[in-house]
This record gives sequence, C-alpha cells and structure tokens, in this order.
Amino acid sequence: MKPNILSLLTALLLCRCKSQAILAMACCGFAVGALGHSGGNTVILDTSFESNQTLPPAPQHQVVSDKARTGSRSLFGQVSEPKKACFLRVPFQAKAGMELLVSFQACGDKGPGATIFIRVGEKRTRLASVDLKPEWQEVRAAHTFAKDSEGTVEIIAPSSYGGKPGRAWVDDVLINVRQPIFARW
Ligand SMILES: [Ca+2]
Repeated sequence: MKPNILSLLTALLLCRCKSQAILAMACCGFAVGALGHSGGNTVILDTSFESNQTLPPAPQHQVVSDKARTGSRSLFGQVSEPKKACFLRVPFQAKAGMELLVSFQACGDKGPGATIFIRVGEKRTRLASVDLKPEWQEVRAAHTFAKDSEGTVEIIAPSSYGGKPGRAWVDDVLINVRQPIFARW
C-alpha cells in the first residue's frame, strides 16, 4: 500500500511541477510576445536579396548569385578608383526616443571598407566602419534619436575612401526602428 501512496504523491508532485512549468513557460511566451508588439518595432528593410524578397532600389549595386551568406543571392558592388563608393540608400522615419538598428553581412577583397551612415537633413553621421575581408562578417550599428527624425540609412560597400579599390558582397540586411530595450521594461 505504501509504495502506491508514495507513487501517487510523486506523480501528483511531478504533475504539479510540470503544470507550473508549463504555466510559467506560457506566461514567459506571452510576455515576450507582448513586448515584441508593444515595443513599437517597425521593420524598414529585411532582405537577403532572394527572388521572393524585397529588393530596395540599388542603382550602384547588382544582385548576383556567385556568392551568398544565406540563400543563393547577394548584393555586389565594385570600385576601381580611390575615393569611390557604392551606396545603398534606404529612407527611414523615427520618433523621438526611438532606436534605429542597422545590420548586414559583408565580405570582399582586402583593401576597401564597408560603412554605415545616417543622413538627417544636412547632417551625416557615421555609425560603423569595417575593413572588408574574404570571410563574411557582420556590420552592425544603432542610433537613438533625440527628436522626431526622417532621413536615409546609407549602407556603403565597397568604399575606397581611406582604403583601396576592390569588390564587396552584401547580404542579410536588416533595418528596423524600435523603442530602446530599457524603455520597454
Ligand atoms: Ca542572400
């Protein structure tokens, strides 16, 4: 009889723990989901340059399939002289206090660089700069706006300003505007 009672108690205890765990997981899931929506996250551009995805106007680049970080396509640019660069310009709007996040993957010849600028009116601010390498690397930047702003994100790759001419491939571009994490908590 005793083992049966013990088994029953153990089973009840396990069941209780399990249901609490499920309840806790469900609450966490809800909280994370709720934060994602209440954070005011606006995706401006999310593309890997695949055929079924958004392709922003990129007159100084071309979509190619010889190299890709994900999928089978990427954005390619080339400069053959000093002080030249290929720009991918993406318009954005952000309310005061919002944070702009820009990230992309880049690789290329050793020599040229890749940079992220934002332009608001006449003011141009460099947010990130890397030297290109043959291996893919992430280029990432964030900027918080003191007042309501609208402008252009400039993803520049390759750039021979301060470097050498050469080639660059860009993939997995993500640009979004959101409330900073501390504001959401
Ligand atoms: Ca791709």
